[in-house]
Amino acid sequence: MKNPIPRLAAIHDLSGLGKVSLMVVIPILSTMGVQVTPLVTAVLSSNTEYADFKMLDLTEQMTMFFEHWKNEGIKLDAIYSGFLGSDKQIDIVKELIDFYKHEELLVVVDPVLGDDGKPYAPMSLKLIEEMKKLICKANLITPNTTEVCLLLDEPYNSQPNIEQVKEWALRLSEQGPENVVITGVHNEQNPHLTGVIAYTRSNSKFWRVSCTYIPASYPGTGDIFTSVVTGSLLQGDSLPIAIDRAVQFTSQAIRSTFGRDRNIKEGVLIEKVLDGLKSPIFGSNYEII
Ligand code: PXL
Repeated sequence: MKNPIPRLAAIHDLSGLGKVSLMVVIPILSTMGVQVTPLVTAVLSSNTEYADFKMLDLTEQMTMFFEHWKNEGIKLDAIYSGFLGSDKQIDIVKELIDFYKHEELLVVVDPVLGDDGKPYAPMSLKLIEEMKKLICKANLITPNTTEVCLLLDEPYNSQPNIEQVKEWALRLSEQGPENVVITGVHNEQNPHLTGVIAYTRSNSKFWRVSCTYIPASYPGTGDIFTSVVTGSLLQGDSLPIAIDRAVQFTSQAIRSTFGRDRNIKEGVLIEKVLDGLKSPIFGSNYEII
């Protein structure tokens, strides 16, 4: 029998302080009418931006939990992975995808590897190599420009031109994902804008959604963005509408936080804007490029 509400397995960590991963994935997707079934990769006292964070790794337990799901015979409509701590965890995600694979399964991989041209501290070369394999199994990936360069073995370029970004999206899509969404792309014509560029292979179209650049880099905004894209696709929206909603929501969340005297590490105040996800998009401004 079909799930009465789409069911999504969310493979992310649970971090106490600083809103990232499951602390944004669950509220966003629940608000958008998706039931989240978490497969927790690790429990942390805070996100890794805080010095001296404490962490309990759950790699061993993940296999046991997945075995339990198999025995319960649950059906999944989507699988969504984010920040993964080791190549072993990537193997478990690949197994989960293979086990639950069906025609309509939506597989979203946010290949969290780095930012600002550098891999995050815990990312080993082996993990980057394994991530290259995991993205082949996804329908949708959402790398930032640093992650694109790591996945394609390209030198990092903080200001790639639009033709370069389109070529990257095409090359990534050739490896498997039907939809590639590249985030944090600067705008050549207007330095006050930033945005995302997306490619859908089925109709060979490129899309761009722009928003005002705000000079603050909050942890968790990538998780917020990909969660909204995923929820929107599960509601039946097209990719350009899904990325438009996600850019608007993430931008609203950043704006509601930016004006306050708050520690950046804490992430954004999504509770202030969450209700906005209950209504359909107001004005849409995606472009075909
Ligand atoms: O994807 C963001 C993220 C997820 N999980 C942990 C993090 C961060 C970003 O800082 O530290 C543990």
